[in-house]
Amino acid sequence: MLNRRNTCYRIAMALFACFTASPLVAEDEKAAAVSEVTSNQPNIIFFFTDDHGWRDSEPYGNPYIKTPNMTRLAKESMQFMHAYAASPTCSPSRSTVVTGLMPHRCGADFFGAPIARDIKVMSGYFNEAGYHTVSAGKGGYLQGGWGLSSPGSNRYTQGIGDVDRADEYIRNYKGEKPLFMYIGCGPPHQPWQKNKIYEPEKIPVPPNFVDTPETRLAMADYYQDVTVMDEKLGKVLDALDAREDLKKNTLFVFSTDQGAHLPFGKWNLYDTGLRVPFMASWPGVIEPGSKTESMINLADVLPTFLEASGESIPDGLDGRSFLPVLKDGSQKHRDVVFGTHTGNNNGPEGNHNNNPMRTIRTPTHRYIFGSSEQFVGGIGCSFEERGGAPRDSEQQSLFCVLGV
Ligand SMILES: [Ca+2]
Repeated sequence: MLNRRNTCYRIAMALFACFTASPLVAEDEKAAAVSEVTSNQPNIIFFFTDDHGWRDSEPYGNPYIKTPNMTRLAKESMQFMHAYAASPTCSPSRSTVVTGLMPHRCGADFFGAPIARDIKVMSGYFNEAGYHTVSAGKGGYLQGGWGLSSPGSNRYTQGIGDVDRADEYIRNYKGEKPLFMYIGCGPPHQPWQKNKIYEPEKIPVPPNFVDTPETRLAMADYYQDVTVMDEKLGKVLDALDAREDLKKNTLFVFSTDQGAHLPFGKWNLYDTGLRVPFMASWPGVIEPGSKTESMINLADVLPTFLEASGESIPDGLDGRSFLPVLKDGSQKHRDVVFGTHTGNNNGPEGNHNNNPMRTIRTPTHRYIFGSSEQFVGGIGCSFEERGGAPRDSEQQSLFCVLGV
């Protein structure tokens, strides 16, 4: 049994061997060449929400939740049905998005760990590409922590703080440079706004949840916060509609950093934790109202933005541009996507974040390798605490070959 256990471990580690090259390092700030602005560089607006499960919106098939602005965006966008975060907690996932590097390669392997200070991030790339870079709301997880700050050439041209001022900024932007705007929307991250519009008894409880009044009350509050997020999205879309001169050359992307803080979601590598909504619009380039089954990892966002803006993609990134998919949704991108959860660098020993896991997702199945005996219990609950018999690591691994 030990040999089989070791074999499972070796297989899991081998799956991630492709990410072990040296991290990409930012050039010296003084030597960084700023490219000339070309007239065909698109504006890029990235609306990035927080803890929003892939099933929890109208365009992704939820029959009860109210997300009219996501539906509105879907009609102008390509909707990705297989988009996956690299990690199911904020900092590792967001760090991967802004670096194009998997969590263990950019320094943010653990929840709460910062990106290594010498690694270039998304804002730095677009500063060098000649963009006016702006961050609103919850910042990308940068070297400076959760806020907007980041050292040297990675610093945004401007930080406007409140996400509810993003629409005003778009309406009034008169700059000559193309606009790169990162809008970090806090909702539907906890604490959720108290439910005002939903009837808990009508909530469609997923089959893998325990259907109790408490579950429904929690989901109603979560749904409320998803609708709050949707209203903030609507304000930004209204502003962009009012600026047709900007919109006609704008790549607009909507996504989130991982699934909801609900069972099997955030902190876990099931689809509920890693699969995310992802929509992209770009007039004249992306077919409105289209869908694609192509698999993408959020590590692919940065190289896609770079290629879309005509910039070269540096060697050594884990992400790969899916620009060809944006132009033709039938194009294949990835055969598999990987995901990791390593733990928490600021929590007590044995708390609910300390369940190191790795996963590989094909178009039809997911395999999860959990190295901790707490793994099978999911969020904050060991298998023994749930009344089951203790399991060894091999059993835990096999236990989790559960499809998706
Ligand atoms: Ca998050």
